[in-house]
Amino acid sequence: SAPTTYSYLEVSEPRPGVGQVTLSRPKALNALSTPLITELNSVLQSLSTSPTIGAIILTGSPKAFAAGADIKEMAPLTFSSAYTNSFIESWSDLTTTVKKPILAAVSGYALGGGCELALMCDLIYCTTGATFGQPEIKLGTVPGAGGSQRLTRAVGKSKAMELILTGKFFSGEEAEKWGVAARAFATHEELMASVLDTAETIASYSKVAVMAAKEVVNKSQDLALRDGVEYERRVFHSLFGSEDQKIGMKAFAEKQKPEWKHK
Ligand code: CO8
Repeated sequence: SAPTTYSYLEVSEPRPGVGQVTLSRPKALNALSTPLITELNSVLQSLSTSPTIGAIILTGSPKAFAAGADIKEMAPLTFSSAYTNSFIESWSDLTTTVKKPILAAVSGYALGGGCELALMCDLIYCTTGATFGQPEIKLGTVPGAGGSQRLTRAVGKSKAMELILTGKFFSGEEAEKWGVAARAFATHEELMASVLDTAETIASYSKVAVMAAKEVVNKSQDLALRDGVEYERRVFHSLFGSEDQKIGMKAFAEKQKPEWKHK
């Protein structure tokens, strides 16, 4: 199909099976406007259904992952218009419609909606100098795209309260220490090299297993432990019905490299 061009995104396939989406609205530090989110949802949908893509990287520039929802767009909104038009609801489509792993690579600012967008991804890698925060309190409002829920699950209630009630920023180094980010790197270049390696590794596995793994881990955020363990066991049992489970275990027994049917 003809390549699609975007106004606020760059899209590439930097490694086999890896789709990279780079937020590119440099004049506004990648502030997340409705047109940007519409493009993001559209490209994530097409990467998610692409037969050749196994993992997705979402990143920004060295200066900003995203400095928040677009404050200038939000300033004039009324309760009635926000409520009746379900403002922001589509921003979390990526958590419900994208079944392949999304890795956030965060350098620079990840504030407000930018921090929430990173938290919606399946894992975060960042630079130690990245700047995270939920500063909505300073604008007279509260996080609106899941920040109060996902940050609290990541760092615990007391620290989340402190961050959300003060609006204080935290560094990439702290994000790693507190478990918000899986890893932090000294430079943007090291960050990108590492996130590409991880995404390529994920994309080299069976898609069936990868998508099931994402699904069961994410269930841990929604379900009580007993229900989650039961859910996991059901999915595990169901994978005995997949070709790739047979291929993977046979290859192990024969000391061969598995050739996945659904890669
Ligand atoms: N919205 C709109 N424009 C922005 C935003 C934003 N969030 N952030 C930066 N910009 C614009 C600035 O207005 C400026 O534009 P201009 O040149 O036309 O004046 C340009 O980007 C560059 O910014 P600065 O000159 O301010 O750059 P500095 O390096 O001096 O400062 C900061 C960088 C500290 C990041 C600063 O820009 C800042 O504080 N930005 C706002 C951060 C913030 O409060 N974010 C939270 C927004 S509220 C929110 O996200 C609610 C979430 C609701 C749900 C979202 C769903 C995903």
